[in-house]
Amino acid sequence: MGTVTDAGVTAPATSQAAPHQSQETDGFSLVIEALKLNGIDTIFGLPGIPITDLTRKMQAAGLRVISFRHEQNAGYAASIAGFMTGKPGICLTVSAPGFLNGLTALANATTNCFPMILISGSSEREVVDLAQGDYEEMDQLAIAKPLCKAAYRVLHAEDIGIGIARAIRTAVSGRPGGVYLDLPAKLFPQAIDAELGRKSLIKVVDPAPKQIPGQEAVQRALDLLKGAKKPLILLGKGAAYAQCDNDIKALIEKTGIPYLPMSMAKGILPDTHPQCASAARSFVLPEADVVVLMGARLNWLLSQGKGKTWGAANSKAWGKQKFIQVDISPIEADSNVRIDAPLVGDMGSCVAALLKGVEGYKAPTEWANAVADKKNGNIAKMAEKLKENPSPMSFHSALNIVRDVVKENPDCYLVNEGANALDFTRSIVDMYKPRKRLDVGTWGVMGIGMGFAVAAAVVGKQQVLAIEGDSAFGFSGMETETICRYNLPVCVVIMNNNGVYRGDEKSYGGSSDPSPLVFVKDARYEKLMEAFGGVGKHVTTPAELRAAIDEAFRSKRPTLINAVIAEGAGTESGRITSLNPTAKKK
Ligand code: ADP
Ligand code: TZD
Ligand code: MG
Repeated sequence: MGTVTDAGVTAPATSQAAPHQSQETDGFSLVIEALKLNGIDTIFGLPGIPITDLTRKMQAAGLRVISFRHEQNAGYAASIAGFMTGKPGICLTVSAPGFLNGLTALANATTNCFPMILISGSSEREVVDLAQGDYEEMDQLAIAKPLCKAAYRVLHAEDIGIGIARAIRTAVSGRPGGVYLDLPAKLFPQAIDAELGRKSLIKVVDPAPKQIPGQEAVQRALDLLKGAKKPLILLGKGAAYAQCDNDIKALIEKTGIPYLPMSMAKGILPDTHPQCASAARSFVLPEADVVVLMGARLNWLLSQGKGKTWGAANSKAWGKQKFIQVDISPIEADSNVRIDAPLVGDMGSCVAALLKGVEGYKAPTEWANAVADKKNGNIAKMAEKLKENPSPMSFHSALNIVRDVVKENPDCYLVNEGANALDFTRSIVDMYKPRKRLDVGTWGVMGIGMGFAVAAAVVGKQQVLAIEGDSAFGFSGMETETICRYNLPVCVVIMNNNGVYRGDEKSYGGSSDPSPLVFVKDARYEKLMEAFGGVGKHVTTPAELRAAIDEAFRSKRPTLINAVIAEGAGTESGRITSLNPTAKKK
């Protein structure tokens, strides 16, 4: 029909009811039409009761349904699609166990401020509520609630439009996060009048409204900044998410302020930018007098804004810095230390306001030069280390190759997880474009690897390079089948050091069991990809690694490269040994 109804909604093309003919639609169709109406084009999920037919009908209706081997990976894929696009990523699961598998990813999305909707089928309310033992019985709504921004349930077909509109608005407005949408089995076949159904659907208008910062708050921030002798801008993944890259770049370049990108903010400006202070992190954090936090929280990743990292006397003490914090959440400021100038609003609006007001301000050149000196010294030291060519490979000699590959292919996505495999990649591999580095995020969670890789390939439509610790890879390794099934341009490189952190640990207590931290020696992970028709490579030198990645990028075929790294090359917990209560501090 394609007409515009009273509600201002264009009638879905699949419902062909004429006004006076009594035609019916059902819950299945309404869910699909509501999602499509809101620009959702991809579903990450895993079929089964009661959503099997929904997945079929979604595919038939033109949605791309990416079917995974475990819901957690589908959930991670949905969450990172949300980060990449600013639209909620959708994960679809069955009830109880499938829901719980997806829930980890939903909680992780909420923690990371990624917009995502977990849609799970559920059992019969009346049976669940009386605990009468239904198939996969669980009060999913109650369980989801504390782990996401909001949880909604739809009982009647005519409420599907509202349910999906609320889920979308909640996921993307304000601080983005996870939303749970509970769809009981009985909802799907519920039939209602097609015209009524069509009118009940909502195309969400302005789902993530701009939040303009107050004039006074802007002025307060500008006054503080303009008095700074040693200013520093700290970019977080909230700044990357907001997709206002050009204004951020303009603000940084106009003011000459050195900046430090958090892991997933790398690439908003190229890491090779002259003002990038990544290689001088331990110099700029304690030295800066005014720090502008842009979409970055003062959580553990920034030592809670306290302690030695910030030049303070002890771990509880504050440094001398003053903080400007730009964030969409009005309650983020003062979470750990005093925020002298909170600037609450969406990143785009806040940066635009600052940009207008900084006219004439330039960071003192002595400061900029001091940062550059420190940085260049460290970069030279790193270059020496990267030139080494030990056998077996070290993290450095292998990642030196990855560094070159990403430099030559700046559009590729870099997925990264592990401990040493994560920390070394983050510091060695420069990023050149925004939202290309996708990693373990706020929780430092293992298991995002293959889910993120699938989403990056499907949604980002570019070559993906996943740099994985051998332990990290194990959490989602079965999705190599998914990668092969959809024939995605994903090249997985396993930094194989035979274990968690390192593979040379002896067993404890005299039994024949290996140490809890080590795996089968010289495991042939590449055969996993071969098992599903992809390409497997076993490499022991940087030259072989380079050739294997080049071939993967050229062919675009699913590829797994098992890169043999010295067993003893890593350190316990990578860079965060100090957080481990029983770790032997080296
Ligand atoms: P990182 O780990 O990179 O330091 P965090 O996840 O700690 O970043 O912080 C991201 C911050 O960005 C959160 O406090 C969140 O509220 C904020 N944020 C998310 N989206 C926006 C946006 N569009 N505008 C402003 N702030 C945002
Ligand atoms: N489980 C989950 C879900 N997340 C975690 N972060 C951990 C366990 C603990 N953990 C880390 O923090 S890193 C890591 C684990 C198990 C794996 C490190 O081993 P790796 O990397 O092989 O992936 P390296 O290169 O050997 O250090
Ligand atoms: Mg390892």
